[in-house]
Amino acid sequence: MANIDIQLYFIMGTENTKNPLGVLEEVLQEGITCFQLREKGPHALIGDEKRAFAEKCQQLCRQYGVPFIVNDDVELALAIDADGVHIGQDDESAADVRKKMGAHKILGVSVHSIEEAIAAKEAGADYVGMGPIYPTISKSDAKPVAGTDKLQEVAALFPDLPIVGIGGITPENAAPVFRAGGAGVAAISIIASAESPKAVVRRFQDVIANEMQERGILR
Ligand code: 3NM
Repeated sequence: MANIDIQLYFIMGTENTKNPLGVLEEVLQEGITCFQLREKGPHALIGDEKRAFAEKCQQLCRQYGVPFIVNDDVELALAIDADGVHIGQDDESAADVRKKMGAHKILGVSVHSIEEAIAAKEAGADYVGMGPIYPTISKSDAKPVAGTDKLQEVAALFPDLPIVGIGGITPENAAPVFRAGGAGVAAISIIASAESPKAVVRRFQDVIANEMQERGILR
């Protein structure tokens, strides 16, 4: 098991913005706490090109001391020694992925119910993602909007399992995720397609600082 700070979790692939490496460096400088490469869509990079791009992202993340997580592609994560992988329910089983990655890499699993959360925890997930909290344009096969109710149920049952809310999250609607017991918020489009990604990160940080202060947690 690995410790991971998922408080402000940025996710991106080459389809989410025209200048992905520029955006990534900007938000790393500004203080995102975790990055996931999610290379999806009709023009997504594959093979050597995907690997080369992943390595560039990884280098930037290393420079800023931020964990670099690969979405779905366990083989790529292993090949480049990424910090971890994030998988969904349709991918390989979490237990198999944990075995392949070894005990010390980060394993994140998307879950949508208490049952899936229990299974992910038993399989050795370091954190779970729950969504979509709000409507999203970034995932074509997203499940129906879930709000924060399910997240709150899972958080109450497993206080030690870090949960990151995902789907349509913006600085303006992020607070309820923390109030429901979420450890963090994940976002693609509000950051990747912003005119000023770092300004959005700063707004997220203000909300997070406020929420932590209300809970008496100082960072
Ligand atoms: N997973 P945005 S929603 C990658 O519900 C992903 O599990 C989701 O992008 C889930 O911040 C989603 O642009 C897309 O809404 C998140």
